[in-house]
Amino acid sequence: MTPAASSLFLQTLTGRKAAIPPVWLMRQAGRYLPEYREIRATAPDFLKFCYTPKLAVEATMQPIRRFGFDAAILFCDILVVPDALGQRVWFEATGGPKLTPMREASEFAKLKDAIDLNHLAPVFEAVQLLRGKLGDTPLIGFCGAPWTIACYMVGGSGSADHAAARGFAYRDPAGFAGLIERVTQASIAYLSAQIRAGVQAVQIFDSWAGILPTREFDRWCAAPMAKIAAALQAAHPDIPVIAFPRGAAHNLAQFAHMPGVSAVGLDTTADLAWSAQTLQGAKALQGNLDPLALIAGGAALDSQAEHIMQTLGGGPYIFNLGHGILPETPIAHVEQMLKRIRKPS
Ligand code: 1CP
Repeated sequence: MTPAASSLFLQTLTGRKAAIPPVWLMRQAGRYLPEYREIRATAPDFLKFCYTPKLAVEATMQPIRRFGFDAAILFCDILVVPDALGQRVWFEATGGPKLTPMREASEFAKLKDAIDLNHLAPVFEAVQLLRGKLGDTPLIGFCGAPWTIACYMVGGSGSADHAAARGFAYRDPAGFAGLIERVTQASIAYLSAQIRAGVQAVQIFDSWAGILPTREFDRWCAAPMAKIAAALQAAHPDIPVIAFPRGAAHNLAQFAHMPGVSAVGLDTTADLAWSAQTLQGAKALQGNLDPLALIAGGAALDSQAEHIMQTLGGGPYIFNLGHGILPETPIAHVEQMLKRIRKPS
């Protein structure tokens, strides 16, 4: 059997319901793992870490070795796209990203017209190496959605509300549309190159989809996501796309029939019963354990996991968190969660 045919994760993405759901965790490679903190300490420059295939491969493999998750996610960061478009990107010791902010459309002239894939060659090399190591475990590639990337490109850092990008989009919609289009084309080229190197599914993280009014959501989140999914479907019809528009709430309904999207990632606040009824069937669902319930552990963790499995268990779904795993998460709670999910029913 080919790895694709034998993988529960990839089968679920084609719409098959599994008796025991496949499971992986967003940010599964990272700071909650002592073995990650150890290799991270050897490479203080985070972007350099991402661009060193040996380290990226090791960080990707660590959670697979320790927990046997049903899929691996490439170790990298969404902000390599602005970096490869020529914007200055760096990470401070606190872990937070910084970029030279672009507050006016005139500044976009400083960017490259197209993404520099040569600059990202170490990422594709890591993908190739990983495919040789992972055996039957599929590898997920990813990028940030154009809206989320634009939030960082305009604002220049993390933010609770990304007011700079939202303000820009109202003040100069034509200029902002130019940025979104440039990032959309960059994302298509970047994901296609990851697929050519060997990733077997991709996830598009729209971490800041939840801060926009519906009309703005349609324009800056849903439309670019649809464009990327359609382009990938045309070029790589066998590669499933997982859309993760965090915080989209009722706007998730737009994803029910979006061509090229195989699965929708549900965040912690998503209404599970509504999602099962509205989205599942047409799409596989993924999510949505609260990362804080994983930290709490005990009966709270069991009860939340059970509730998700019961509510989404009628159709194809992939167990995951509703957002990235937090650095303070006890390893024993991840083990408890896996035991609960994989217990024979
Ligand atoms: O010191 C460190 O180790 C840096 C911490 C860290 C890590 C481990 C950052 C900085 N990025 C990553 C890896 C990463 N980022 C992965 C690896 C694969 C995995 O295990 O899942 C992925 C998928 C991401 C994606 C990412 N980066 C997102 C989307 C998902 C999400 O959490 O919403 C976002 C928004 C980023 C930007 C970013 N990079 C790093 C941080 C701390 C942030 C968030 C900044 C902020 O808005 O406050």
